[in-house]
Parts: sequence; structure tokens; C-alpha cells
Amino acid sequence: MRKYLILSFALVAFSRLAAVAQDAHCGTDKMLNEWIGNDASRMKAYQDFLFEERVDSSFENGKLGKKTVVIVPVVFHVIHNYGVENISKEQILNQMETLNKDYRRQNADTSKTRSQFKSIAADMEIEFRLATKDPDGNCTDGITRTVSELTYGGDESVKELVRWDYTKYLNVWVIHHIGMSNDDGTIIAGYSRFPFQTSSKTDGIIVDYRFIGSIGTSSSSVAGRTLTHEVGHWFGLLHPFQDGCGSTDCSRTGDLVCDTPPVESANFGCPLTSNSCSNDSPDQLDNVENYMDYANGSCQNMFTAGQKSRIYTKYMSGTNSRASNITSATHEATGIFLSNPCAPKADFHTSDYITVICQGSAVTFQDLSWNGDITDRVWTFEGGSPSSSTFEAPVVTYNSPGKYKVTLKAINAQGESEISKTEFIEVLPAEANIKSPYQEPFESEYSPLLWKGLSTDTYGWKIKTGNSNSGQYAAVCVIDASDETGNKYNLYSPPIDLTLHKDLSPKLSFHLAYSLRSSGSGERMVIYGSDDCGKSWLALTGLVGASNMNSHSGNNPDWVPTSSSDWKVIDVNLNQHSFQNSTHLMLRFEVTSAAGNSIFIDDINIDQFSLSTKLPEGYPDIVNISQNANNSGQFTVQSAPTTGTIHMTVVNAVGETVLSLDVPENSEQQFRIFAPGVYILRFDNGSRAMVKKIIVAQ
Ligand SMILES: [Ca+2]
Ligand SMILES: [Ca+2]
Ligand SMILES: [Ca+2]
Ligand SMILES: [Zn+2]
Repeated sequence: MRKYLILSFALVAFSRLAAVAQDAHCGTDKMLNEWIGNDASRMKAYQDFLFEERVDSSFENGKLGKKTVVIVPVVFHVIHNYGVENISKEQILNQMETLNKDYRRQNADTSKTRSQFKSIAADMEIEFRLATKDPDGNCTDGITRTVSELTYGGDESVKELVRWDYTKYLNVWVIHHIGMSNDDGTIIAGYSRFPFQTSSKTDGIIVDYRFIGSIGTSSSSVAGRTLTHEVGHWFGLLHPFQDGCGSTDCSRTGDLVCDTPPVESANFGCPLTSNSCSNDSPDQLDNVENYMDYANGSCQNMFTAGQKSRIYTKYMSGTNSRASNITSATHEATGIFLSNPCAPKADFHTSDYITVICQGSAVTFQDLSWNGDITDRVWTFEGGSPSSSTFEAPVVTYNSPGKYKVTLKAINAQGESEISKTEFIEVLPAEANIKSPYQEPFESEYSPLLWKGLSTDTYGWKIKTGNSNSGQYAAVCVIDASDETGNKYNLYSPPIDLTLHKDLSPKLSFHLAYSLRSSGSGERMVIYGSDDCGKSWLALTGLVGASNMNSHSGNNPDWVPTSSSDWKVIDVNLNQHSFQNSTHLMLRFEVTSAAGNSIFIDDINIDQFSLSTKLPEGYPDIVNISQNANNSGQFTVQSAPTTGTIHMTVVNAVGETVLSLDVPENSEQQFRIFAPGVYILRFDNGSRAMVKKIIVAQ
């Protein structure tokens, strides 16, 4: 026995390594391994779970035909950040329907069960119902919705946000994605806790929003079977490929269920001819249609009588079981036989989840109220047109820059609920306050910095001192080897009016410093522009670590720039996508982490010329321009010594050259502009260039 115990644990610990890198898998074994760790008492609990007999005689008599169908109250906790993961009630009801059909063998695809398995396919006689009472006795439709960024890979921490008494409810949390991945790098679609792991803090099932039901954000190939599988674990079932082919004693090896043929390692897709183990007698094909293997949901269609027996004889009674979830007292407390409609809980967002818009644009709002069907509603839109509405999806136009409050009152016969979100809609001016030529050296005296996207977390964009190209500060996208590959970090510029360069060739030019951590592709950075206040983004250029982003050669872990030679100039043409005519161009620097090194940028410059042809900071300009205090149309231009002849052009706001002049080095000339307006003066001596902006008053 002792030998077996050790062997069993070792195989559980490493069984995931055998999984083939294909689609999303179950993470239950991985969580079990982490839970056991080196804890002897947990190891004992696990061994007891596997081998200790705990037969409930009331069930044993009728292992396959017991007294009544057992009923489990269920609650879905949707953890969302107003994204696609905030799945509809309809999708959850679709999942509930699949779950109920699968556990009663009423699923339409029972006909696909192959003939050799038909005789052992079982009606599990388990039913699931959404709760109508929460733990405090309040009215619920069995779905809670909680806004939290933990939806992005928060895993176990989402259970801290909301959880209902596990002795009564089966808790199912729906999140955007599970942060852990399997040892083979595949994503985890869902994971459960076993009955013997019952804990008030962790019991239940977490599922990725793409694997709930077969409609909405899920698919017909998932078929809602991810939850069918995970609920199998929640009742204590193991994978049929547990311990591989194992020994010939089917009751002491593998999934500890005799009528499920042993399986060497998880089956994927729908391999109906797979027979991975021959130590079963008689030697049968793998039961790939079993919900507890890893075949596609659309391939799965059955549990077995042996699996049913294991659940009923071991996990429907006693401690560390699901016995308390199925009692009549629990049914009463959770209200599963009631059908009381509830008062709504008001909530809303915009239909595209965008809340920053351009002056004069329209927003479509989306009523996301939950917990009760709504019969009436009242919207109030500060600063919007219309200023109120009773529509489900009102379209509202905002004509003045500012930040505006939106209020929704949701009403039905059971009650009403109101929610207000202040400064919810930000309307940016059609013509940006910042006009190019524009510089941003990220120095503290320029604060408050108008750029957005700075992070307070360990990783991401920050303004940091000590490794700058100019002054004290640079913008740094902090990344190291402990960061997660694939994480994205965005830095956003304020809107910039480029119309002084209208129909010309303005450039984004900046200094960048980066070195690879190790050989490989390294980090990536894509620079996007938006002419519609961030609603849509168009790519301007892409930089990839090893090929065109590194400014310092070789592989250097945790590298930082220490001298000016560590930096290089990146030039990006802004006369793409007609951005040169934009009155409010926004730029976005999107970094994708490769768990490598930080990326440093400094001295953002938007004008006609690249930084590489401009004079370095601290060096005198090649010319000096002064404006007559009494006549703003009169100017004096002075050239510096040893510059050579400087060619000067004056361009008006619509891009026309109104004056052209050669200025010899170390000289002074005067010129006059008659028409009031904004002008760009461009100076170029063949090796260096600069741009100045002047305004001629009325
Ligand atoms: Ca078996
Ligand atoms: Ca076999
Ligand atoms: Ca700087
Ligand atoms: Zn599983």
C-alpha cells in the first residue's frame, strides 16, 4: 500500500506534463498539486479521498437507481471590467440547460455514444438550479456581477471579491481569463476544487468566459462541456487518464472507476479510434466521449455508471462531501423552488466600452442592469443631447469639451435602482490645445504630464529618473524576467493639433534605448495614431527587439542606458492615414513584454524635422528669431557663427510658402509678414534643421 501511495502522488504531480499542447485544458490537477504542496495532512486527505471507503448504504442499494434526483443550488459570479467577459444571462441559462441535460443524460447527442459504451452510459440523476435567495435571504436570479480588474487572470483572488456559502451553493466564477497556464503552456479553460479540498474560501469552479455554454462568447465546439467536466471534479471524479494506464486493478488505479477504460494521456479533438492502453480486460477503446477526458465538448456525451456510483457512494454523504448542498434545508435556504422576480440592480456602459470621445461625436449607451428584468428606465445625460431618455440603447451627442455625469434609474414592479457615474464621458476638443511643433522631454517641471497610461504596478510605463537622454527623466516601460510574456503596456500622448503641418510631412521623432536580455526576439513596440480621440487606432510603425529596436548590442539582463551613445533616434512619418491634417492626433506606444528588459524613451518631438538633424539640447540654435514688440509682423533673424548659409522658409497655416530667404552665417536680417495668423519658420543649413512657430497678431 505504501508503495502505491508514493507512486500515485508522483504520477498526479506529473500527469499534466503528458498533455499535448493543443487547445485549452482543465487546470484542476495543477491546482490540486499546488494545494497539496509538501503538506502531510493534505497529502493524507488526498489519499483518503482516493482510497478510503465511505459508502453511504442508503445510496449503495441503488447505485444506479437511487431514490430521487438530487438537486444542487448554483450561483454564477460574473467578474468583469465592462468587457466581453460580462456575459449575458441568456448565455448562463444556456450553460445551465447543458449542465442539466448532461447530468440527466437528456443531451441530444446521446445517439453519438458508440455502441460498446451505450450500456454503461448513465443518467447521473443530478439537477442544477439557480438560487433565488442569496446567503442573506435577498432576492437573486442566481447571477452576481462584480466589476474588477481581477477578471484578467486574478484566479483565486476573485473568490475574495464575492463567494457564497459553499455548503449550500455551487459557486461558479466567470472571469476574462485564468492567469495560470498549464505546464505545457496551454491556457486553462477552467478548474475546480475536489470535495475533500472543501474550504469556505476556495471551494467552487472558475471558468474562462469563452467556455460558458455554447452561445454568445462560447462556441458549439465547447458545447458547454467545460463546466460539465469541472462539476464532475467538484463531485470528486478524476480524469480517466489519471496515472496513465496504471495497473490492472481498475478499482485501485487510474480514475478508480472500473467501467472507464484506462487512458494513457488526455485525448484531444475527437479520436474515436484511440486505444491508448491495452492492460484493460477486455481491452477497450478509450472512452473519448466521456466528459472527464479532454476531447472537444462536441465529442463528449456521457458519464458512466461507475462514475455515478463513485459520486453517490463517496461524495453524497458524510464530511468532506457534497451532502450539505443537496438537503431540503439547503433547497429552502437558497430558494431554488421559488420563482420570485427580483428588483433590478442598475448598471450601464457604452456599447463599445469607449468613454473618451471627440467633441461633436455620439455615444451609444448600453443598459447592463441585472438581477431583474426591467420594465422602465430613466437615463440622464449631463452635457448630452438629448439630456434624458427612456430607451434601452440611447444615442447621445456631446457638443462641448468636458467630463460629464451619466445616471440610470432601472425600474420594475419589484423595485428600482439608480446608478450615477461622474465624469463618465470625457469629450475632447475638436481642436487640441497642444499644437505642434511639440516637444515632451518628460521632465518634472513640465508636470502635470499630459500623457496617460502610467502604471503604479511593478511593470508598465513610468516616468523615471536616472537613465534619461535629456535632463533627469525619461519614460520607461519597466519589464524584467519575472514579467509575464505577452503583457501589453500602453502610453498615450495628449491630442496634438498638427494643422501647422497641414499637407506637409510632419514626423514623430524620439530617443529610444533598449537592449535584449537574451537571444531571441525580445520586446516589441507598436506606435499607433488616432484621429478620432482614441476610438480607433491605426499603426504607424512597429519595432521589434532584435531587429530594429535595440540601441545597444548583445544580451544584457536588466540593462539600462548610461550614456548618450546608448540611445538612438526613431523617426516615424506622420503623413500616414492623413494624420498630417489632424487637429487632434493622439499617439499610443504599445509595448508587448517578452519578460526581457525595460524600454526607455525620451524627447518626444513632433515637427517637420527629425531629432537627428536638430541641434542637440544645450547647443545654441542655428538662428535666433525676435519679434518687434510694437509690430508683431516684423521680425529679426540672427544666424549663429559657423553655420554656413541657412535657408529659411515661412509657411502659413494652410501650408503655403509665403516667404523664402537665405541667411548667411553670423548675420542678421529683417523680414515682415503682413497677414495675421500662425506661421512656421523652417531653417535648414544642409546638415541641421529647426522649426519655430510665430504668431502675427491682428
Ligand atoms: Ca477507469
Ligand atoms: Ca484499452
Ligand atoms: Ca528627459
Ligand atoms: Zn479536469
